[in-house]
Amino acid sequence: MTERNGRPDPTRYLEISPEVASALAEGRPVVALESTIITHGMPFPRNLETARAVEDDIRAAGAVPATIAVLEGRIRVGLDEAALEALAERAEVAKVSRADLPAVLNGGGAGSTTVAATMIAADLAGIRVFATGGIGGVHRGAESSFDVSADLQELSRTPVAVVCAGAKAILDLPKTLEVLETLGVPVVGFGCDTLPAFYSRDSGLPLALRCDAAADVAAMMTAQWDLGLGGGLVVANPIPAADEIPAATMEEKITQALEEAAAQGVQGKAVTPFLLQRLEALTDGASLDANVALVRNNARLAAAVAAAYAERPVP
Ligand code: PSU
Ligand code: MN
Repeated sequence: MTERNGRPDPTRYLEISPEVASALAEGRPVVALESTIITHGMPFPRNLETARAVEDDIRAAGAVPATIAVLEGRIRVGLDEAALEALAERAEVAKVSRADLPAVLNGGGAGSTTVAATMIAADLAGIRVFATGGIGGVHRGAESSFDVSADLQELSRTPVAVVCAGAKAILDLPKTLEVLETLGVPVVGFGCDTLPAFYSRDSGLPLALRCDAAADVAAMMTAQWDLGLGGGLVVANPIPAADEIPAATMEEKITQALEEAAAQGVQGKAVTPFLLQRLEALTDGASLDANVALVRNNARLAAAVAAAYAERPVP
């Protein structure tokens, strides 16, 4: 282990872009973005267009975007246009979660980071706000498969606020909320009292915590970390009403996609990407349009939260 002052030293694995580094050094707002959504969540070229649009949304809201991925054996925080393109076009990029990070860094290859791995990288870089579409969670049938995303554990240990549209209904949402509660992860509804269900605004599952302004979210982050509680937060932001797909419409397609996954024996890391692709086909692309809209909506809120957090009162 390379240590500095008796602490692990990640610097040789980490490459922060000059733009992100100067924003962080000056205390300006920065928003982290994941890359699995680019490589495994959306098809080319929509993935690249969306990745660019999300970065533009964050800039327009006065923050600096930091898309995170593993390239040539380093965790890159802040990708230039060429790196973004290479990632979006490449068919074979490893999906990298916490357990995969050391291997992919040593292997020298490319990897896209999940919510868990993006949180780790953001934390190493000192970025406290992260925008994505949906977090991973407890899969349906987890009582027999034990398939629970590593994202949930990560939320309990790594201090980053994750702005998302809840979790997808491909998951078991009640069990996902129960696990987050067990792990002590605050799940804050942004302008809502129930967990958003990704494509639809309301899962019907009540949330105990609510914020109606970005400054309130920033104040909650500050209190959580000032208290030494550590860990992350889920900021659950419903999809805009105009872009919503009714839950009943999605449920039928989800049931079909899940049956196909079971019939084809899809397991482990492949499950989430498989279901996303099948849903896109089964809804004639409507699920993809909704996905793009909600990610951009989350990026705008994350930029506002990052701005408010950058201006938090210093004791
Ligand atoms: N949910 C989505 N789109 C995604 C993902 C989740 O709506 O692209 C990705 C995220 O990167 C998330 C990962 O961290 O899938 C979870 O995968 P798993 O269930 O294998 O942990
Ligand atoms: Mn899994």
